[in-house]
Amino acid sequence: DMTMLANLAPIPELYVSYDSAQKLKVEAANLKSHDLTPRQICDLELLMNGGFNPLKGFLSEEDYDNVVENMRLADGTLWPIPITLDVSEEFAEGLEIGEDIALRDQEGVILATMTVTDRWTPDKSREAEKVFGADDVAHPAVNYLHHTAGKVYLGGPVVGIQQPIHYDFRARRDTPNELRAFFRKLGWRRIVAFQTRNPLHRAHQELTFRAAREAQANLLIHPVVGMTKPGDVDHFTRVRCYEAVLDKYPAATTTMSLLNLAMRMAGPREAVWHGIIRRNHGCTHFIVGRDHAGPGKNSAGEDFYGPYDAQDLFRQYQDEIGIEMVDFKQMVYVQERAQYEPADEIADRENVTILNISGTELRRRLREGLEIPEWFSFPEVVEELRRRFPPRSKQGFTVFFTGFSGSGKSTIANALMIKLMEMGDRPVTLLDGDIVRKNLSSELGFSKEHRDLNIRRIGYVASEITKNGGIAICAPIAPYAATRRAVREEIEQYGAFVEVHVATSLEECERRDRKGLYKLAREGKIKEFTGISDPYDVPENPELRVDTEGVDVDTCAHQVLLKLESMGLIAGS
Ligand code: PPS
Repeated sequence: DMTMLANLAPIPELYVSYDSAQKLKVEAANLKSHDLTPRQICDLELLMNGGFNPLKGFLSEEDYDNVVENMRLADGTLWPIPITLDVSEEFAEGLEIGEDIALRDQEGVILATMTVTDRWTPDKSREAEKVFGADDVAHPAVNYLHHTAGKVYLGGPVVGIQQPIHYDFRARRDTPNELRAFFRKLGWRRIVAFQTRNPLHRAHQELTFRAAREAQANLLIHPVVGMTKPGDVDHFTRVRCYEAVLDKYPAATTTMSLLNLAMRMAGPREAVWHGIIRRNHGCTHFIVGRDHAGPGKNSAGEDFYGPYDAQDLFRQYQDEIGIEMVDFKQMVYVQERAQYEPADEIADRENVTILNISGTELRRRLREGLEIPEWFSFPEVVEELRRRFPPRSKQGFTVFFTGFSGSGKSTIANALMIKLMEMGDRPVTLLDGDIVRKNLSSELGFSKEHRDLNIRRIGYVASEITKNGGIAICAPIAPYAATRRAVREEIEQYGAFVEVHVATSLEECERRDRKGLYKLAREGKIKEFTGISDPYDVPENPELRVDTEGVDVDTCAHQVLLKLESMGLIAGS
């Protein structure tokens, strides 16, 4: 259909003029303010710049009910996703209907004002069922709805004062009207948009090439850099990957722009939403592939939506959306023909080899430092991903010794540090109990509260070291299992946590009494002494348990090294 041409006239924004904004900003300082969440900042940006046109603010209760039930605003306009301002009960209670509030970013900058016309307590389970298909917290947006979003929704029109501030990739961000102006300037009248939240590999490039050819259109690569599915590759890494891939496209027909959208992973409804957003950005065509905006598996281990449900729903509404769908089946690599083909169009299927690498398999190969073939991705992309996800033997990690006073933790930790420094491949920091109590926790004693504070400080420092690729060796008593678990969770976001229980018995520690403290504890001269007058939770599942009785320090440290090697944390010699 060659009649589909973009109308590139500017679309309405919610911003007031620069002069009015300066004035409004001063006045807004006297209003009650709501500190926007990261997701609300994304939503507000697209409300204000026309990305969510025709919305004029956060949904009223009537609009919300209609969107949830019928995918439409109260006036009948197609709108699939509730854009709501969720707040706490306390904040909502203090407001009058008709009152203006200031909407601030997380640093306190006033971005907009909103007149509160509506306030209600939504039925979140109904929202989950209708919008996301199931009230199941395995769905990231349902989980957000129940566990992150406030209890009360506010609705009302928004007056935009300024755009949210971005410090990264500024030259790559465009409002809908900036993109429209760019297309006008270049004389582009047919534009196909490609939405993505993943790094681009060869299959995506082939898909976008084909889409542009089929639609006889220019190509806009329009990746989401707002919020995507938890666990996705961070947008910094992805944008560097996109920039590398952009060189492989003809510059005269392809451009890239970053979209600060907070995705909901709502599959079919989300695809319709994405279409509306791209129409607002001046595009005429939109690519919908397999499992568009899919949230993964539900709590029964099944897919929330069928792989082509999004295409079906989009097809049903595409005239109303005002953008044409370019649908694709999954692209797979046909080895004999050395090219990508849609999975449903493979000729001579019985006699060819079909290759594919899943996201899970890709992550495994990165983790283990295994080959990623050229047919799958571009060397520049693989290099970026390898830099971001080095194999375990190049990642940071933490070795966390725990045990009684005098069990030998410090001595073994020291020996381990020296051995790791001899190897020299990563920087090492020793956070020994006494060192920490001198430098980080000098004001703390040995109550449960103080011990927990002490361990959490150690955990925080170790997590920073781990995040930045170093080795942290900790050697406190750390008597409480719950606190050790919390530290483990904090560190495991960034690298391995290796718990080593130095299992020297209390009798042996007391017999050695290297600092003379056990004697004083027995005499009651030291209170709350671990093992004597204070508890110690024996670790149930440490990565390693070492017994120091009858074993020398060097051997103990060597056992730890062997453990690290077997976990892939240090390269075998
Ligand atoms: S904790 O519980 O993890 O915060 O303890 P930690 O920071 O490792 O500090 C333990 C060292 O402090 C000395 N000390 C005591 N230990 C236990 N209980 C009491 N009441 C106490 N008072 C002083 C003791 O020498 C510990 O040193 P290590 O190196 O473990 O022998």
